[in-house]
Amino acid sequence: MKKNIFIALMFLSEMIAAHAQSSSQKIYPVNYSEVTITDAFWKPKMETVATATIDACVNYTQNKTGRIRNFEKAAQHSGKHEGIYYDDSDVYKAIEAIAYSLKNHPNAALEKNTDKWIDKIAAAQLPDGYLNTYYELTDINKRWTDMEKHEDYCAGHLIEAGIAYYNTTGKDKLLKTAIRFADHIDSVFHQQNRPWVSGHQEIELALMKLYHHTKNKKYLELSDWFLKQRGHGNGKGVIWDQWKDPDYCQDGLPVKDQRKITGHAVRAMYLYTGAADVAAVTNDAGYITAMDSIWQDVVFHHMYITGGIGAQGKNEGFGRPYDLPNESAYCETCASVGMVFWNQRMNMLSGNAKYIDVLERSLYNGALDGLSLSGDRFFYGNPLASGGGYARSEWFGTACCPSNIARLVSSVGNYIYASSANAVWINLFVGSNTVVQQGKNNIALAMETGYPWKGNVKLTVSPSKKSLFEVRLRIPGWLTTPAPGDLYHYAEQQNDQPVIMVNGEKTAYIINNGYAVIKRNWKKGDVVTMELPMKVQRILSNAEVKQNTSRVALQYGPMLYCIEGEKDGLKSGNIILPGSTIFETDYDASLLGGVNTIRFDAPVVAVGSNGLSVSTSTQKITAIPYYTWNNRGANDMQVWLPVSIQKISINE
Ligand code: FUB
Ligand code: ZN
Repeated sequence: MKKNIFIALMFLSEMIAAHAQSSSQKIYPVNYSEVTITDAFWKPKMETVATATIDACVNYTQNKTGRIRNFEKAAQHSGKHEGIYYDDSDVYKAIEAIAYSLKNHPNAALEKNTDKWIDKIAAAQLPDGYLNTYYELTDINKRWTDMEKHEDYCAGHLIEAGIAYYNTTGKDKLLKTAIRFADHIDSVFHQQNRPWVSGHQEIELALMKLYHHTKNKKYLELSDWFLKQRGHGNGKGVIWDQWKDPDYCQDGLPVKDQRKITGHAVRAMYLYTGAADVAAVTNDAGYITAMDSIWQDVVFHHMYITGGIGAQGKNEGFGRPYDLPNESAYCETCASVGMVFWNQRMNMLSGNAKYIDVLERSLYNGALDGLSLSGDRFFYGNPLASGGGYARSEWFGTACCPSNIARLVSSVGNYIYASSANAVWINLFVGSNTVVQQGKNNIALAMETGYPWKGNVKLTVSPSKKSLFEVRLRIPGWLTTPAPGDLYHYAEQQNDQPVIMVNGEKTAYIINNGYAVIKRNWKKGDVVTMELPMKVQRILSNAEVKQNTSRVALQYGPMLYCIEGEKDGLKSGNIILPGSTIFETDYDASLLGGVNTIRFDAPVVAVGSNGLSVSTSTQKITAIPYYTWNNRGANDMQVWLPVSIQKISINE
């Protein structure tokens, strides 16, 4: 009894301490370059990216389009620019993806080829640090005149690539080129306080990476300066002069006054990622208040169950709240990638696991769907229903998505672990090893898991010396009841709890901001295990989402499922999913690269040959993870299934 009181008091004091710390707490992600992935789910995907996706990016960048030629010509100051004015960014994003991938999958020939690209890029830089093949090959006197022309966006991707390539290879030529460009931008804009509203945000988050890499405050200040430019009516260029919609690029209000999501989805995600990065360092309450509110607007009013965002094609962005059409859902792959970035930064800022829940949703569903299992086909938009006419492509005229998904998958190591003064944080469940430095203590962490198909997690914690610190294990949001206002909720009440043990014994922990916090004197070889009960969950939408009225979606752990109509004539849209349906799950190693399937018997509606009569027969149905659809041809597909025949729109 006494012991129980003692434990309760201990928890209470820890809870108070955890609260008191949270505003000043600094959490840093463990960098991919410190993480070795051993995971059965992610490692093969990273191999596919290393062997197929990067090949596709290199082939299109270097051979099938003029992206590399543009740099060669710019270095010679002659020749015609090929492609679109933002194409330099695809070269930089490909290099960034290559950099992450070389860490997982060393490839001397690829590295040599990339070094050659870097030589060409560096040779194209002007003496004052400016670097943009579009303006260098069209009219250099027009540089920095149209804020939409993506010069700073391309600079941002150059910076990200330079840092990533340095981190993996130790080679700094690209990084030095990027720094010269960043310094040029600083001197042209910030030093002269020359108004400049970036027409496509990206530079802000990139400068924050540069700040963390160099520790030079100039880049933090420049990033903040860019953020502060917005919302004062200074925009100039095609967005403002012709489209007349500053909200499209989140320039309607100063960032700190923004409360609702507007406009282009990728622009918004990159902007708020940069703002969260700045706020994490400066603790600026203005940004934090704005982003709390915008985040709620996105997640409670505009997010698909896939974690995809940006429902509309016409602005590649947000429409009316709750207007989430399934078949025409735009949900650009890059926007889901952006959701991963922003939610990670929000988590770093707050230590709240709810952001990782959203990150996980976007990563495993909305983003991963953008890449074929073969690794060389891409979705630009990721709809939640299809009549069968939609398929992935080899490439796009605007080719932002392929290299974005490539860099995300190969850098998944960035999102697994984090560290703060007295804690290591386990955010994603991915088989991997790392060493986290806590002062003079090196804490080796080794994770083994069957996630996302199984809920078993085993973490071996080995500090170099026995010491007191916290292990913070994220309890995934899919296990618990959603927050009030959530767009999605479960048809059945969820009462499952994880079982957490240390060295085989049930352990005391508190729940803080969605994490199980285990504080103890850790010693070499301590083993934490967590069992997350997984089962098929039937998901319902908020009633305001009219497109999903009387429809249900299926989820298993972090994975959203769909029905793909196969060639035998089964139309996914004709399947009914009554509340009484009994589900079975099975791991099928031979299907779609190895997936858990959900199998059930369901009524399927058919129209008689006279075109009038309707009959229903029970058929065996197999639901597959959403991200794997469209890998057996351009089949029809549904995520949201009607719960009764009255709700069906029959497909003949
Ligand atoms: O403008 C660059 C990229 O092209 C955007 O991020 C995408 O949405 C696409 O419009
Ligand atoms: Zn894209």
